[in-house]
Amino acid sequence: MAQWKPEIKGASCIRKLDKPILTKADIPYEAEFIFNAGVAKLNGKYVMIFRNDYGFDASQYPKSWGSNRAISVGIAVSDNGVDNWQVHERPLVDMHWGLGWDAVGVDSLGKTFPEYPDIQRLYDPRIIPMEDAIYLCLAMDTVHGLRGCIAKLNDTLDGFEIISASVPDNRNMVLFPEKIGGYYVRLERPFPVYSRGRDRFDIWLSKSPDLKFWGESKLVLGVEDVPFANDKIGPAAPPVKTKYGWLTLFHAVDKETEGRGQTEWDLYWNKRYTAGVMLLDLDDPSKVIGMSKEPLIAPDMPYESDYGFRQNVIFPGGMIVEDDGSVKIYYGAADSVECVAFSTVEELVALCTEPRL
Ligand code: BMA
Repeated sequence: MAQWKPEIKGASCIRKLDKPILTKADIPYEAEFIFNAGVAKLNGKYVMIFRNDYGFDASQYPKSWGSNRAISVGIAVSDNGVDNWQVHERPLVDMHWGLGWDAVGVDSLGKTFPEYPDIQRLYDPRIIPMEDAIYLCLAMDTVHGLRGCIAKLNDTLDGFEIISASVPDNRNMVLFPEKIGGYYVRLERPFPVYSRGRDRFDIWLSKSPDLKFWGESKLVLGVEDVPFANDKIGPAAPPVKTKYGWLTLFHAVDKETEGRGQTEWDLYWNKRYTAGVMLLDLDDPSKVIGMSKEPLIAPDMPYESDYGFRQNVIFPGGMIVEDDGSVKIYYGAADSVECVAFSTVEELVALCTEPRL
């Protein structure tokens, strides 16, 4: 159980539900931790693609990452984006690995990855509808490093094909939902380990003519620009276009030397994940035109800060703006459950006061 209580608060314009919207109890197949989902509105319905970590080895203590042997990526649909999620009977992908983090040649549903023979896990999906297609960005762990991949969802919503994957180490990719200046654009989070020591990671942007070849990479926001992060930052939900700029969430991590979350799952966890908000220039989204100096969403509900696999984790993967300007923000909590919070475009934009540092 957590001894530590967060001393930072989220913004008052964030209205949380008093319970998660999707947990393992909703899943018709083996499931343990349901979190870090992407959500998009497609044909009037809300489609959620979520991560399911399961297959933990009960003989290992503390359990932690590495003691689970399976991840699936599942899909659920709801009429209102809040409740009554209908979870499809089969996940989109289901990957099992053995001891020692072996490569997974084929998933349990028969899908093979011939281009990626050293693949181990796919997780943390984001959904980007664009030009009559539905794209996914996923983190891809391989034997040779962590990659970010872009995939196209099947029309039948029961699988996807990988289009491209970055070189390691890079993940938390999100595509902008339209071409900008003639190029596809993505935010991403490489892991440079030599320049400033471990875990000083920033948000970058790259462009592509075809979603395969990526270049013109540029730093967007450094971890040192975020007052509530002392460790790393990364893209969260795919950016949403507003008349003020690209409304963009990111996650921000601060760390203590003493353990903070210490659960039976992970004795050494000492990080806190909050969500931040910024506005990027509509024509040149590598330019931050406004940012909130305070966290937007901080972990304060019991299922965000007191329980779960890793306590004090808020990890947004989806943001939907409704026609009336109201906003739904979807986030994984404590690496264990999926939640939603509500706000409005006007309220979120009003927080983005700090000019580019
Ligand atoms: C990050 C990713 C996320 C996870 C977070 C907190 O590095 O692995 O999937 O939610 O850590 O554990």
